[in-house]
Amino acid sequence: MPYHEFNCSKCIPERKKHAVIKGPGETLADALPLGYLNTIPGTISERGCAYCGAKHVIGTPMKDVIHMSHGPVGCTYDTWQTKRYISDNDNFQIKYTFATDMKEKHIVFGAEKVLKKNIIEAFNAFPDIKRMTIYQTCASALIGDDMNAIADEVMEEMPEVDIFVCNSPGFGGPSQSGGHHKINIAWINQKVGTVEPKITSDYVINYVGEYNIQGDQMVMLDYFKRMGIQVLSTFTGNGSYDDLRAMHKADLNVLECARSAEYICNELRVRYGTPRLDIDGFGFEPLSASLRKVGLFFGIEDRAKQVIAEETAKWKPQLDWYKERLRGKKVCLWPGGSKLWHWANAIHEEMGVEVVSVYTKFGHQGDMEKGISRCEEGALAIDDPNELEGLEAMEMLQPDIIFTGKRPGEVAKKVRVPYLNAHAYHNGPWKGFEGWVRFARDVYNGIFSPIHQLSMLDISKDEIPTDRGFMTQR
Ligand code: CFM
Repeated sequence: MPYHEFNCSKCIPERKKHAVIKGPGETLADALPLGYLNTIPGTISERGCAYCGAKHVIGTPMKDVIHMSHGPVGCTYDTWQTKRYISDNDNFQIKYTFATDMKEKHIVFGAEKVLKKNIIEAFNAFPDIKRMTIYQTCASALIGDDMNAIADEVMEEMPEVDIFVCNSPGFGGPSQSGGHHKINIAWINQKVGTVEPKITSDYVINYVGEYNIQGDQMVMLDYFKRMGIQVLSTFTGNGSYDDLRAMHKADLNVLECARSAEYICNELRVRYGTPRLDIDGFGFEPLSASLRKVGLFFGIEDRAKQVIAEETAKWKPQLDWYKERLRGKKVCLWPGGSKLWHWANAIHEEMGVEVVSVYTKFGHQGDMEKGISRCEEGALAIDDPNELEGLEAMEMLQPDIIFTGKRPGEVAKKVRVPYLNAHAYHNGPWKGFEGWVRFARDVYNGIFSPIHQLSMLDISKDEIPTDRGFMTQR
């Protein structure tokens, strides 16, 4: 049986089918954990909610927009300090955060009036910004405020503004993934097709499922531009609201994070006949293959080859320097969603590290399928892990470094495992050829930095341990 049972989760028998170890000669059919199910009562999940998936992952990277949460002020928590989807308009979208600040009286008497007042106040406070997205939260969904009606009212009174309504309350799915789906569909239903763009090239794409973490989008845009491609819109990192209204006019949707944004690509294919091409901006080989595929689609493969040759010549020697030093280091890839399969074999092959575990907090079974198929034998794959399982896995696998989020990352530090931020990166961007070198440098610094060696000291014993401390050394 390939399922892996954690000692700490023996009291939650349903957890057993959520982890597997990839055994020798096993097919994916033997070794696929359950996924995208409701969190099991009793396990402390680290997932986000469907509001978070809609607003904080996909909505807010749109740059020229007032992003207003219709709910309690705490719902706006994720902003400058946790999100790093920068933009070239001085980061307006993460510098300012807006909420209607619902209180008990609004729950009792309704909050439509306060929503309208807030919308107008926000537009007046930022007269240069004429676009707004309003997000439903659990509170406003439960009391049934008609946000669409309020948005229509304001747009009638202020014809120069445009408002997008996202009805994705926190309970709208088992995790943030439910919110990804809702906002994808809401955007195509409400906004795509309402602006006609200026076409400046014979090769026009939408760049989809790209969130410009620490500048990823800007690095990739440079390659597309050098190939003579017009990037009509980016869904949504550093993306402009009105550009995204014109998504219907692209020749091709180039899709990066399929987990969060395949829905809109699939709809664009059904409604407008635009083909979808899945690509990968991480890793020299996957990225080169991706640029070649895009080139091939338009019959400009030679231009792709030129970009690849230039970039590889410039950056490959540096990557190889790190590979030599990182060979055999053990890595846990523990992001939220799709990065486990974007990275698994790419870091193994191009940085020489061993991926001993992958996990996903909200990925679907298809993400696990891709992730596990790209892992080596013996890798431990976990769906929707809880904190104790993470600790047990680290004790069992003794990784040299883990990629994860801030919360599990702090837990890892306590057991003296260095961590890198899989979500917001350390010294990104990590996409593109230069980004991949930065990625390798972060891994190298994470493992070899003297400060981490110091953290291995067990001051309670006043001695220097000969190997990594872990829990037994405390
Ligand atoms: Fe896609 Fe993302 Fe991810 Fe995701 Fe995320 Fe993210 Fe992530 Mo954090 S859209 S699935 S919901 S690649 S915010 S930019 S890093 S968990 S693996």
